[in-house]
Amino acid sequence: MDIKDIRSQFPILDQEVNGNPLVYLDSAATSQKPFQVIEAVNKYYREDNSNVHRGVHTLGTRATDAYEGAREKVRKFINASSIEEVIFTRGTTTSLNTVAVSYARANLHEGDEIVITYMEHHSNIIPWQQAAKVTGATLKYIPLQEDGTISLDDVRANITPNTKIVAIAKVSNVLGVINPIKDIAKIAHENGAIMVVDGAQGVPHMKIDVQDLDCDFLAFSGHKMCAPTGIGVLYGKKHLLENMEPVEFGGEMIDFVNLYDSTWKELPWKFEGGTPIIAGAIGLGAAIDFLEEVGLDQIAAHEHHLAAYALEKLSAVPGLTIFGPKDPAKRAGLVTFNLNDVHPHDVATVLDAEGIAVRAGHHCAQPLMKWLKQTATARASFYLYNTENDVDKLVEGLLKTKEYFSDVF
Ligand code: 7TS
Repeated sequence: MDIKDIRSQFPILDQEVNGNPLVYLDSAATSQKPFQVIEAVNKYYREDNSNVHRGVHTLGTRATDAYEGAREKVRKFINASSIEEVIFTRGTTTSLNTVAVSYARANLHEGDEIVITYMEHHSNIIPWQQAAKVTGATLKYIPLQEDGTISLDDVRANITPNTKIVAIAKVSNVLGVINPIKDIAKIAHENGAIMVVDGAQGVPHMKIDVQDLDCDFLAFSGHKMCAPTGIGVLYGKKHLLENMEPVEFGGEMIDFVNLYDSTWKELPWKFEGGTPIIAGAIGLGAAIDFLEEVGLDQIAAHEHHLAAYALEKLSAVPGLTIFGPKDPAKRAGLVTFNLNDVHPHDVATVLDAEGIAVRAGHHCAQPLMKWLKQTATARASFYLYNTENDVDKLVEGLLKTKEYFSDVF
C-alpha cells in the first residue's frame, strides 16, 4: 500500500480544521482509525452483538468466535506461545497495574528492588511506587545520559541480585528513545528479576516478538494502534500468570462459586472478570489485520524516515530546542520540542489555528520533565498516515508561531 492508499483508509484525515486541511501529529496520544476497524466494530453491533462465553444461541457463538479470534490475532502479532498468555484489558495502564498488584504485591518484600528509568510514563511509575509502599521494596531509577538514552553500563550498575522487577518502556513517549529491551531483559534475568515492558509506544510502530525479547510481561493499548479506545493487552509468560491471583472478581472469571470460596477459570479468562470489551477486541483484531497488510517493517521505516526528516527541518527553526537524541537512528517517530520561552500550550494553540494537531503538556512524564528542566513541552508524533508534507506544515506553523510571539524572541 502506498501512502495515498493508506491515507484514503482513514476517513477522519479528509477534513478541514479551522479552514486548513487537518495535519494530525498526535498519534502518540491516540491514533486514527481506518475503515477496516470502523467497519468491523459496526458489523459486530449491527449483526453479531451478543455476550460471549455463555449463550448457546447463534449470535452468542458468533460474538465469542470473533472475540476469541481477535485474541489469536494478538497472539500471532506479538508471537506469544499460546492464547493463555494473552489477556484483554482496558489498556496499558490497566495491564501494568495488573502486574503491579497481582505479581509485585505477592512476590516482593522489604529489601527487594524495582528498577525503572527517568523516562517512564506515569503509568509505568505510579503502580510501582504503590507496590513499593505496600511491600517495603525500594524503587530505583536508572539515570539517563545527556541525550536522554540509557546506557547498558547504567542498567548493569542498577540491577542487582536484590532486583525483582525491571519495568521499562520500549519507546519513550517524550524522547522517542528506543530502549534495548532484549539486552536489558538478559541482565534482569541474570539477576533473577523479571522484565516488564511498557509497549504503549512500541507495539504500534515496530515488530515486537515477546519470545525474541524474552520479556516476562508486555503491556500495550489498542487505541494507539488503529483500534478503538478501551481495549488493551497484557501479555505474560504462562508460568508466571498461572501463579498469579486475579485482580477483579465476579462473573466470567470463575469456575465454581461456593458460599465462602470460589475457583477460577483457566488462563487467560481468570484475569477477565465481567463482560469483556467485546467490540474493542474485535476492533483490535481488525487493526492488527490492517497493520499487517501494510507491514510493520514498512511502518517502522516510514516513521523513521519522517523522524529524520523532521529533525532536519525543525533544526532550521530559530529558537527551537529539540529534546532527546539528535541521532535519528536512536529514535522512533516523534519529536518533542520547545520554542524559546513560548509556552507549549500557546504553541499548540497557534498550530491548531493552522489545522495542525500537536500535544502540549507534561505528557504524563513529570519526573522526565524535571530531568529536562522543563515544566511542559510540545510534541509532534507520527504514524503510518503522516507525510513529509505534514512535517513541512509543522515547520511553517512554527515559523508563524515565532512571528506571533516575536516579543519573546
Ligand atoms: N505508557 C506510555 C509509554 C504511554 O505513552 C502511554 C500513553 C501509556 C503508557 C498509557 O497508555 P493508556 O492507553 O493506558 O493511557 N501516552 C500518552 C501520550 O503520550 N499522550 O497521551 C497519552
